[in-house]
Amino acid sequence: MKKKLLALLLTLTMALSLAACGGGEDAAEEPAGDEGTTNEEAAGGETSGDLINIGFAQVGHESDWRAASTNSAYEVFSEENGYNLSFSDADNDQAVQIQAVRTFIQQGMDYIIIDPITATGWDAVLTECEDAGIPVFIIDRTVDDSDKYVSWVGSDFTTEGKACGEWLKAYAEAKGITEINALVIEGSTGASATIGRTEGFKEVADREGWTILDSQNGDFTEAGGQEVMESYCQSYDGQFNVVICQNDNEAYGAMTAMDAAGVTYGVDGDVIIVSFDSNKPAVQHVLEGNMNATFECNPMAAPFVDEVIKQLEAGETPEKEIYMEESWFAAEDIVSEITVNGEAMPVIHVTQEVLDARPY
Ligand code: GYE
Repeated sequence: MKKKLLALLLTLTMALSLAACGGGEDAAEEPAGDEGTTNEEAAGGETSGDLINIGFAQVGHESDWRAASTNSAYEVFSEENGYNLSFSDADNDQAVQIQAVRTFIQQGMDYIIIDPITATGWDAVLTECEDAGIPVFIIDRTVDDSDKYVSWVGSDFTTEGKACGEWLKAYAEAKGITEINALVIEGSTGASATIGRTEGFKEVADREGWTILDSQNGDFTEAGGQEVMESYCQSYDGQFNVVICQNDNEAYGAMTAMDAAGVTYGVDGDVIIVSFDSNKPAVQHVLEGNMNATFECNPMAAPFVDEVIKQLEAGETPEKEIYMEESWFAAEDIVSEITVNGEAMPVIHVTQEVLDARPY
């Protein structure tokens, strides 16, 4: 409970500070170097020795969620807060991301943050970090082949997938829809977010006897979502009544493709469309009834890492796994609660007030 409260407070704090600064750092690589001269000047003559040098190996810039994650890191790991941040954008290429971590090791970072593009392939470079005595934090996606890190902060993607399935079951029942023929637009292959959301939804689909007509990689991008949906509209013309997009941006692309194919969707349409992330533009689509629901994934891991660093510096032992709080949002006030993992969870009916309160 204490952790949940902390999560909520941190989310609110970040929401306020992001709203105040308007977000918007460019996601381009900005290596600070071990001397950090540029940042020293920017910090008004402080030496980098006074600051905590932290390297962040980010996935890329594929989605709105990713932009919110990057902005959050810039906001939290600012010089004002005592940090000298080196940021690397791997553009969804794991080899580039591993190389960025090696560069951080050479630069003698105090800490390294990794948001792992794929779940495997990490043990060697994490061992190098350990040998160099640099504590590593994993955020968002998980590393499944190594435990050589201090803490992981992120979301339970399988629970997100199950929540989507349980909501769909309750919604279909309420609407008298007896048959589900679903198309899934997956996120990037090998990412734990993709694996968890796919498995969680499939568990409910299998239990309920639904048909998943197809499940293809849209790479978490709008263009990817559009491309996959264009091909689905051709191959499964008239056969599907549900589209599950594993992130918001894919849903935007999927709606463009359905518009072009003359397929109607959303509250008044023939096809139920849902997404994961719940960025503000997606919640706006839900408010307008273009999308039926969106399942939140919280991109604000940076404040938790800051907290973990403070614990480490105070000689405390942080928790190995820190889960963030999330909510589920729907267009119609039909399903108000679902049970996931034996826990009753509210489904938030989106109103203008709910949209206005969204932090990112
Ligand atoms: O859902 C998607 C992003 O890893 C949870 O990556 C993250 C996912 C997020 O590109 O929008």
